[in-house]
Amino acid sequence: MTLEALIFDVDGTMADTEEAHRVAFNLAFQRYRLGWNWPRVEYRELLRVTGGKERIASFIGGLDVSAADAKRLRALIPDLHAEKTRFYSSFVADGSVPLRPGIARLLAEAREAGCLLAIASTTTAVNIDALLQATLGDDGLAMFSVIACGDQVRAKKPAPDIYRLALANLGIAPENAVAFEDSANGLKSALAAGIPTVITPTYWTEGSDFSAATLVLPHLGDPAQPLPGEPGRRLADHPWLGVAELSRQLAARPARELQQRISA
Ligand code: XBP
Ligand code: MG
Repeated sequence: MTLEALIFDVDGTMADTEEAHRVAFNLAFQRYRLGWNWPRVEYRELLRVTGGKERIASFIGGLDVSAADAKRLRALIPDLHAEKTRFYSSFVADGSVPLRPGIARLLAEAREAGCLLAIASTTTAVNIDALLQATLGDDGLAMFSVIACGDQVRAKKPAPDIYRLALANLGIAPENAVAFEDSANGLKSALAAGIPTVITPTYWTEGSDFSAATLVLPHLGDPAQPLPGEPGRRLADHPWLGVAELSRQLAARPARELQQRISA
């Protein structure tokens, strides 16, 4: 195994974005006078469905309304989601959603080590552009060789399609890549594409079964935000995950073991 590419999920992994998404959904619902509101606890459940449009459709499916009203509400989804995206991308563009600990550091280390960088996300390109610009500046987008996202694939996570698209555009084999994810849907998607995965959960995704991940950490850590209890528990070198240690951890759990876990 030669580590050739690091593929990052966005929401929950690169940045803890779901509160901003939740507020944006609720503002769009108000704008359309729908009388809907997604509180945190309900939104955490709704996040089992990936994709904002699919999430709204799933919510409508659970409403006690006539078939005609459900059809009318479903017809609103594209415009409603576009409004939500306008709210969300404006929150992110003003820098209110920072990168999680260790993301900027690992991106720089990986580039230094000659690895390719990619994104595989369910959210829209507009949202990704806004986040990368606000957090990584003008060359934020350019540092990624591939950005696979949103409606570029029909089947969203946990389907493997978005990771397969990223691998195809990178031109590398899954066993020479590593995925960074925060959720069970994301882990299933990356593993189904044959990619070993590091998981850094958030409030929105913690408590899921991450046993098939190569490594589970609270976050990636930084000198300024060292991981508690590290090195020594899961990491050998530093209280943060660096490229050298990542390569060693990946080499220690070859893809065949991963395949066994997937087929189990
Ligand atoms: C997480 C998602 C997205 C966001 C909302 O994506 O499932 O749907 O919750 O963004 P990721 P949209 O794969 O990056 O974790 O409304 O743009 O879908
Ligand atoms: Mg995610």
